Amino acid sequence: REDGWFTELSTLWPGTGLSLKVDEMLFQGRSDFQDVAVVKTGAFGTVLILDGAIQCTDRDEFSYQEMIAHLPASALGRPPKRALVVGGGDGGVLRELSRHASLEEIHIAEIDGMVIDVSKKYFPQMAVGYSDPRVQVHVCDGIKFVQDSPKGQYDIIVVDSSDPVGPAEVLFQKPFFEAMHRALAPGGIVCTQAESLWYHLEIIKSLAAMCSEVFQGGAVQYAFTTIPTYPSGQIGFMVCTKAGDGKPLDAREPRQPLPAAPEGRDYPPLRYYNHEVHRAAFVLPTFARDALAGS
Ligand code: AAT
Repeated sequence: REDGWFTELSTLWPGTGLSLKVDEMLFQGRSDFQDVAVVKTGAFGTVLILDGAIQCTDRDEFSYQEMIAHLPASALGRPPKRALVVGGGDGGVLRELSRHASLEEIHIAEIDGMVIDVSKKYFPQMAVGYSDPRVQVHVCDGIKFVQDSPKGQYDIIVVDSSDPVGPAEVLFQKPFFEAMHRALAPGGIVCTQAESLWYHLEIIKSLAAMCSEVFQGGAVQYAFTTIPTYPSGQIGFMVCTKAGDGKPLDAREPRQPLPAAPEGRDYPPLRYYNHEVHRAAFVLPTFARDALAGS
């Protein structure tokens, strides 16, 4: 905007939009998939914007990245060995997953190489995740990567995707969830970016219903975090557990010890996730609990 402010506008949150005062435009480009921008703000530090939607900011990224990674990794009934991240090009989810010492392989399928390059340059504290030797980077469409993965491959899949308009639309649809179900080991867990209770209750309801069809015999649960720079200040996750031996795993219960920083790495401490927050994240306000009941 001419007055030096950025306003986040989208058909997904009509008639409203978070505004940030921009001190400096650091990067602006067009990739094969989307508009990519990086701006410096006084209020939230450096901000990554894709197609006009805020993806992450220096100041509050940890509340989302820690939760989307540690909810599935900690709820798993065994120490996780193989993980996949779909999207997540900034590297923040890689940083969080790499705190889990039991992980032997961490794959990432991000569609847009420009997001990876820009993050390595402007968001070093997130892109630090790429320096872990267990990480293997695949620049490709996430749905294609998951469909081509061998069956039963992953203990956890984290879908750190942008909103369901543009390249991420397929990541909210049934064929993608069927492919993830197939690629998961028994007892494995998928955790996806699942939007705001305040703005997207209908999307969340139909997502939950679709996931319950795909994850039959497993469990589908919605959890959320608070984050000032995502629409409405709240964003959730659909946590889907694949049936294993015995009864479905209740993702509300953390089962793995709190992850630490990997040896020899300059990682920030955990700033949002702890086991009490894990349990509390699944406790929904009445309007949301009632809307999601039975789906
Ligand atoms: N870590 C928080 C930031 C994100 S980024 C979402 C990423 O998903 C982007 O880098 C985008 O390029 C990538 N992406 C989009 N579609 C696909 C696809 N089909 N396959 C693989 N990667 C994809 C999440 C922001 C949430 C915003 C909430 N309003």
